[in-house]
Amino acid sequence: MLRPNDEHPIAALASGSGPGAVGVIRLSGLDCWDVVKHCLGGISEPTARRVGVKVFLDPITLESVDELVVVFFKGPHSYTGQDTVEFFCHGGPYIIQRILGLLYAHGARPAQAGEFTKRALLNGKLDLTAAEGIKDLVEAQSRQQWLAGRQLYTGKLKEEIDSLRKEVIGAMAYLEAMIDFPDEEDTHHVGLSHVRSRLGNVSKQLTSLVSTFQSGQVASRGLMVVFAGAPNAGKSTLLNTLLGRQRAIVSATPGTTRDYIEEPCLFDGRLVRLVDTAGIRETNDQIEREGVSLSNRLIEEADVVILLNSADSSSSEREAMATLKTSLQAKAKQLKNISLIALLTKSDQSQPAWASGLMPISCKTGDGVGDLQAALIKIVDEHTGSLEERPFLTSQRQQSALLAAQSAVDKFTHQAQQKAGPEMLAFELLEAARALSSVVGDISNEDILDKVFSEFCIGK
Ligand SMILES: Nc1nc2c(ncn2[C@@H]2O[C@H](COP(=O)(O)OP(=O)(O)OP(=O)(O)O)[C@@H](O)[C@H]2O)c(=O)[nH]1
Ligand SMILES: [Mg+2]
Repeated sequence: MLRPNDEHPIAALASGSGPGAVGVIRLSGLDCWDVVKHCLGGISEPTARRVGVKVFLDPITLESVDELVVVFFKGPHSYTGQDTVEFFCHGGPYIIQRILGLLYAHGARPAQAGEFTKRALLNGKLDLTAAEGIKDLVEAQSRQQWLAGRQLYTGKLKEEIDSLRKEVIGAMAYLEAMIDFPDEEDTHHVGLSHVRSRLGNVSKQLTSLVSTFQSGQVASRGLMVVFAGAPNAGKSTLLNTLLGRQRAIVSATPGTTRDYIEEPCLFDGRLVRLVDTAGIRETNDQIEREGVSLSNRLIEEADVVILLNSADSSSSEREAMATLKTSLQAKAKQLKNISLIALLTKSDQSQPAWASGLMPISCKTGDGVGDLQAALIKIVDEHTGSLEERPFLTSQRQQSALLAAQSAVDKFTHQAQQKAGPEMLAFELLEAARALSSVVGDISNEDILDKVFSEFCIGK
């Protein structure tokens, strides 16, 4: 399964960039000690997993670059499964660049994003869900992200997928027997109904797992909160107020924001992604029209839509917001759980009668800002509160594979009701088993691997 250059030694900084007390440099690949030994005075491969303090030299000028800690891991007992050396040097950017430059000059090449973890996967050290978990753990800013990463990394989701796959494969074995011994009809009848009921359970478990997707995404990427409102409703001002800094341009001219602006922030430890959009209105301006259609797309992807009605809004603007609210309520029933928060912005100007039932907020005085934050925190907790106890989905990739598995199981049930032959039934189950396998690691699919690992940082 390894491609030819997958064993070539690669090196990168594994710790964060920028000055730090300690920098961690990782080198991994076939015979990687040969790359480093020139820089450590020619010493031979040390005992694995034993910490040594060494001087790192430029082998040509013999200049000492740093005194550092070195640990050697003999493959397969390493993160990647290949021979690996880790250096703990002083964390100054110059030292790190010098050390990496010398490693590259002596046979290593720079690692690509996620390449160490990709090697770990290809060497069977982890499955694809655990690799995704490592990404979440590395990026975790909130407890919810950490929970998402941990349940993937510790194999909670994998266990669930494996047990579903086992059920499907058990049913396939039974159908194979039906194909091989077609004469035992009585036994077949009883057996098939047993298989159908077991697959009914598989279908229920798949439905339950698929239903965790939105909440899992809220945990792993944060709550996506999109602002929607007429031009000048105060969307960009609200973004700046919630972020506590001037991020978006604010002006009294309607139509100021044309593109969308997405910014992550933490509210009491919960990760929220705030998205400011172009004000929604009919317009002949081509660029603004693009912005409005982008706003509508973002609203569809949101977990929460904040509908802004400003105290100085016109009745037609309020009508447009009311129509949007009704259509989102209908969508929320059918598609996903979109929460809606309707605000009266610029409440310092006036609190008109039509605004009863809206949450008043003024970015000028700060009134109501805390209430809005509390409402968003509550929504995050409603999504993620139950995730501690159960496995859940965190990526679109997992979701698509499970939907494919579910569709195959549903087809099996339908075909079985239609009294289809065992070959046909076995085909649907094979599709379901394949889709389930792809969640934990279809390592023959280069596109999927590239997609997963392109989202990693270099050094992981
Ligand atoms: N009095 C008062 N004025 C506000 C408040 N919030 C925003 N404004 C003013 O309303 C005007 C429009 O604000 P923006 O935040 O740019 O509005 P927007 O919804 O982003 O507008 P577009 O980008 O054009 O869609 C500016 O002059 C703001 O200073 C508020 O709470 N109180
Ligand atoms: Mg704006």
